[in-house]
Amino acid sequence: MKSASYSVLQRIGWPTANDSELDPQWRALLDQHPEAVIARVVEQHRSGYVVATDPETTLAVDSIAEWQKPRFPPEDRACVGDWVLLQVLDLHRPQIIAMLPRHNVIKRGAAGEHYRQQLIAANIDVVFIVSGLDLDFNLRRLERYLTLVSTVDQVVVLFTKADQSQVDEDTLSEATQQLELMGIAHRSMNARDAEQVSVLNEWLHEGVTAVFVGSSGVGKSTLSNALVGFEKMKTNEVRQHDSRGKHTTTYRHLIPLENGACLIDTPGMRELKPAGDEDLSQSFEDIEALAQQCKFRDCQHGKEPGCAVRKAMEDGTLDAGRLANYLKLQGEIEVAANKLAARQEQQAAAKVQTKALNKRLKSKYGR
Ligand SMILES: Nc1nc2c(ncn2[C@@H]2O[C@H](COP(=O)(O)OP(=O)(O)OP(=O)(O)O)[C@@H](O)[C@H]2O)c(=O)[nH]1
Ligand SMILES: [Mg+2]
Ligand SMILES: [Zn+2]
Repeated sequence: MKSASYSVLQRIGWPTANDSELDPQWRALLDQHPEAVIARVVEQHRSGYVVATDPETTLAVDSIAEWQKPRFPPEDRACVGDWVLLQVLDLHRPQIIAMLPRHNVIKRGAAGEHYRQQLIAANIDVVFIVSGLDLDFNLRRLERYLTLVSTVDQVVVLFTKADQSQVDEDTLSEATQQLELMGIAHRSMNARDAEQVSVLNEWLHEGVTAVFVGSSGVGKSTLSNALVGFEKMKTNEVRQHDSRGKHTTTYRHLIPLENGACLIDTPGMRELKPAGDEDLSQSFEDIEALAQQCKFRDCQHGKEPGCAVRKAMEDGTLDAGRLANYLKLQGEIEVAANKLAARQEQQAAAKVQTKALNKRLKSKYGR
């Protein structure tokens, strides 16, 4: 088995048809493994990966043995959207032998006591944050999503269920005004109406990889189906009393579209914890700009004199709920960042120990 040509691979998101434009790090890895087959991770299950080698061919593959060790950091394993190299000696059990360095990744802090990262999708050109205009609408949650996806250049907010909106006009216009201030595009639609969903084609060009993120029940799979043109993904009604979804999609899928773009449908997330390396300067640009004008450089925007942030809130130009959310996220990012630093220190120390042990063994036994 051989790799498909770059122009075929572009239909599953390969960045270029031109060898000279290829990322030099990718080029170097390809040169190291001339027999390897290029593939993209399209599904990730507990038990392993499904990869695509062209728009029509998918294979179940074994991952690198190292990745399966319980201590191996989850963020260093491939996730949906990653490009991998396969060794295909036997078509029944192709094996991943390397991963091409990712250009970006969307992740969060995984639920649970210990610090862990959970990757959502890699090598993404466009993120669609989906938010239903129903009883589950929550501007604070939208701000949280905007913070988590700020590693991706193009972010678009999709308000679904416009056909049966239960959100009052003031709340919606507060949300859209905020987005416009940040320069983030937004569209409202009925996700069940393919014609309305076709506005997404503005971003879905050939070679583009787009991902849907958002709570369960907002219509991510409904949007995917509208774009694919058939019921590719299962969908499910939401609960009547609070419009929450039933976690219908259970794993991430990458779906190549007819027009050469790729979509990634994801399961709704219950908890959106920061991983620790997020930056609030995009999602809360307004507040960070105000903070520059505070009298004290390390102003916590509490009771300090000369606080420009609190003044804006008192003047009514900054919403109190938005400020509270900013401070809450800032605190969560700090806690996660400390855990991340502690883990990195541990890993570095373990590396030094192993090195020293190997050196001792070598001097003692000569190997
Ligand atoms: N009327 C209306 N119903 C919608 C719209 N978008 C989604 N729905 C309905 O909302 C329900 C949930 O949609 P899904 O597409 O399953 O939601 P999801 O985001 O994929 O949910 P998970 O897979 O659980 O994360 C389905 O019954 C859809 O038909 C919309 O714009 N208008
Ligand atoms: Mg779904
Ligand atoms: Zn201040």
